Amino acid sequence: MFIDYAKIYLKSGKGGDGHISFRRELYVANGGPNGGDGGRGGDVILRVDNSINTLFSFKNKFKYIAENGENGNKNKCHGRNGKDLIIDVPNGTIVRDTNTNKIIVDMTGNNKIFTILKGGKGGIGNMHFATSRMQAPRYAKPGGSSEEIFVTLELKVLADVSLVGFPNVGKSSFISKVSNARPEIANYPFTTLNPHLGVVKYLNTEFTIADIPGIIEGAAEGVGLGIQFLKHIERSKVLLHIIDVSEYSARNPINDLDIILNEIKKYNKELLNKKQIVILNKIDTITDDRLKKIIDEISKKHLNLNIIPISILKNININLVLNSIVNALKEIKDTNFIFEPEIYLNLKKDVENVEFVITNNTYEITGEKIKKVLGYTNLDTEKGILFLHNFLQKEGIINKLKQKGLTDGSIIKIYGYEFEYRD
Ligand SMILES: Nc1nc2c(ncn2[C@@H]2O[C@H](COP(=O)(O)OP(=O)(O)OP(=O)(O)O)[C@@H](O)[C@H]2O)c(=O)[nH]1
Ligand SMILES: [Mg+2]
Repeated sequence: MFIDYAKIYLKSGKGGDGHISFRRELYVANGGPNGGDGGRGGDVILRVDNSINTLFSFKNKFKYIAENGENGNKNKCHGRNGKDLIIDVPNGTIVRDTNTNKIIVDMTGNNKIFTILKGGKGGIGNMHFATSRMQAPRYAKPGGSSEEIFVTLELKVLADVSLVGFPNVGKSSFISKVSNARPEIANYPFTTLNPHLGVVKYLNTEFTIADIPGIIEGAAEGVGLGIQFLKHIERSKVLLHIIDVSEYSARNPINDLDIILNEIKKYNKELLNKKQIVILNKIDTITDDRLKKIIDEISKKHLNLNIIPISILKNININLVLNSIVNALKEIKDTNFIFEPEIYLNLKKDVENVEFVITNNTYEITGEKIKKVLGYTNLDTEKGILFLHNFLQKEGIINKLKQKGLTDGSIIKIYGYEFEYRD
């Protein structure tokens, strides 16, 4: 089943905590510290896999969680690193932050790899904290915190050429004739419900072509299969219109082209800047006179469109179309239809400023960076408190608070912790 939209939850691994322990040997009174380090938490990594062409698997699974690092242990044992979690996505998957709907990364490109969440750093065991003054440190650094995010995946088909047209005009017949794709063909509308990709090999060149389900009037507002499929033409270099000129279909070929152009324009008018070729299909069913009239009218209205009459059934002019496509693709230099990121996740880089709320003699400090530092700090130990104090000093936060009136005996509040400040 073709699925081109999914929402999932990602979480990286927490770093394992450093361990506190001391050597205990028979007849050795005070063994030195021997608590080992924690392992690092696993990253969450996205990877393009060209053998997948749908987001279907993401409909069945919502949570993607990398492994935590193992805690350190006694006897200097290093905790095992958490395994990275690699998530395979189809080529052309756009990843957005669900919260803001901003693009984080466009997973377009063979074998592209992107680390979306970093695992927490491993904590540090007490064996590293022995100094000449403190020979039996009861302090170890906890592991770094994990990161989490909800993301929306959206697949935009990557094809050099997109076939567009009303239902039942012969789009699937065309792609079956010229490529390796074999979508169902039948004499009723909406036979094709999902985009199909085909590879065309012609005159020493190769290009991809997408059969998009039929577009009808109102598609841009969501009529029929609508907007859901218009987005797939965004990345193509060439739009190949197919118009049904047969009398038995009772269509009006001139109106049909106008309606399709209008729907595309309503959806995103920039799409009309792409190279466009117009195929008039099923000419085996009409007289030369009718065909001539249709060509005259369309070319009067659209002076610079390349119009090619064909019959897929009778194999007429198929090569003319392929030649035009190859020429059009040659002219297009910009092969880069990759969406730029709109936000950058702060992979363990905290940029947010610190904020203060002051009431009476209490100074409350908030901010992402502080929160992260707290995650790394063990405030149950004197060393931890000292570490936090040094951090506040180094960042100039104490100075700022002093300017705002902080004095000996004031209370500092940070995310549930409270201290009395001592000058
Ligand atoms: N006479 C004639 N019939 C054709 C020609 N090309 C396609 N057809 C017929 O047109 C009908 C529709 O063809 P499809 O290829 O399924 O059309 P489609 O545009 O993919 O239709 P949807 O998937 O419903 O949008 C089928 O019965 C085809 O056999 C042609 O050149 N001449
Ligand atoms: Mg079809």
